[in-house]
Amino acid sequence: MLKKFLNLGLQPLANQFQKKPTKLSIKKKQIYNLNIFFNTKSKLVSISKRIPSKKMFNSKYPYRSSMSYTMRTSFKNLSKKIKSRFKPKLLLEIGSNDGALLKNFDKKKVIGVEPCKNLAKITKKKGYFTYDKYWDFDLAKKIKKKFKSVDVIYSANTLTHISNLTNVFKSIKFLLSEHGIIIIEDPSLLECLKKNSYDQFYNEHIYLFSTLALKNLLNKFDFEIFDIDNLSTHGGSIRYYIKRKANKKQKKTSNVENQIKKEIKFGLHKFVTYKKFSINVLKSKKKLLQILNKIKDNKKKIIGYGATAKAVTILNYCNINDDLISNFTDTTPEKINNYLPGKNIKILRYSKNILKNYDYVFLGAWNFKDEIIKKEKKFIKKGLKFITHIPYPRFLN
Ligand code: JHZ
Repeated sequence: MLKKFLNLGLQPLANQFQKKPTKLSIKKKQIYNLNIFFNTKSKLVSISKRIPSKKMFNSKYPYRSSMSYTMRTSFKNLSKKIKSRFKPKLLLEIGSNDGALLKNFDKKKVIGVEPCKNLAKITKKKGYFTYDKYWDFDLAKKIKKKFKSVDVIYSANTLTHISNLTNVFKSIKFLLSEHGIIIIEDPSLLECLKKNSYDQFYNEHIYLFSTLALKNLLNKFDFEIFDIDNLSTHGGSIRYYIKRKANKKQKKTSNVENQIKKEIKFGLHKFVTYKKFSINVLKSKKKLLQILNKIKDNKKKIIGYGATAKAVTILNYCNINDDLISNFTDTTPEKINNYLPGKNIKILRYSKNILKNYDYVFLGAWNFKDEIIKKEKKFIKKGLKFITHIPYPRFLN
């Protein structure tokens, strides 16, 4: 049974940055009500409204994985691990974005799948074979015809973006070699609830996985999780190592049961836990608005750092406009000089001295806190203050 636990109000598509501040309309399907549900049987957490993939992931998709040092390093380290632990002859990445992971591999040993044509183009330009298509059974058949089978299928921050998970895993099962491995990594639901990071919910994140829910889902395809890495990326993610149940070559580690124990101890299997979370979300909104309004009353200026999809949820849920946060800054070419969806806040090109014009920074990219703080040390020394809402709204220095 699906039970609703959170309503984040009217929200736009999180990655549709606007050329001009635009009043978005429900009628034109530019904004929609964002409700979050818990499935009491499967334990899966999902959003109510499913936006067609083509509307979200098209040739203008602005998010690029290689824009941060943290993610470039994470992919580099992972590639070393995959090569030494699994020695794949052929690896397929679903949602290869701009090739941030693939570029660490031999060009002949990897295939990318990326439906956002602008991103696939970047990867192809680097010489990596990439299908600019959505991951589905037709594509799996096409790949099987050409490459026979694949021994590692990797996907980061992508499978939770696809509504039809049955089709996703059916297609993976069809293409994966007998002893093949699936590695997927996504934000952890446990970390989201612990950190009160409600901004992980937006239109692209159709699901947020817990190990409990993923285990139930994989069961249907005779897959099982045999190992887990807890990662600090994207505010706390889990990397799942998955195999066919019949594959006895890989031993199950204790990490899997330990994670499940942690999730049960926290109460991820019970609806009441999600209701408590929704109360904390409301408290977080009130406190953040209090902080921002006080700064406004003192006639000081705030800039948002990182025009993230997550920030779009916060701005629209808390109704924050440019009277509270004057601008955002970001390094992504596709976002610069645009406005955050649903709001009149302009995104300025990042430059080394941009922060000198502001008194406070709101961390839109709070998941890169350490990287950003390190980079902006000199401004902190001069008195610039950082604000985050994780795990509750507060000043960092
Ligand atoms: P970041 C996106 O979410 C969307 P977002 C997507 N749905 C998803 O799941 C995750 O990614 C993985 C900028 N930045 O990674 C770059 C700077 O300007 O938190 C990015 O625009 N300077 C696919 O958007 C943004 O911040 C910096 O120094 O929430 C970070 O976006 C750094 C470190 C980042 O993902």
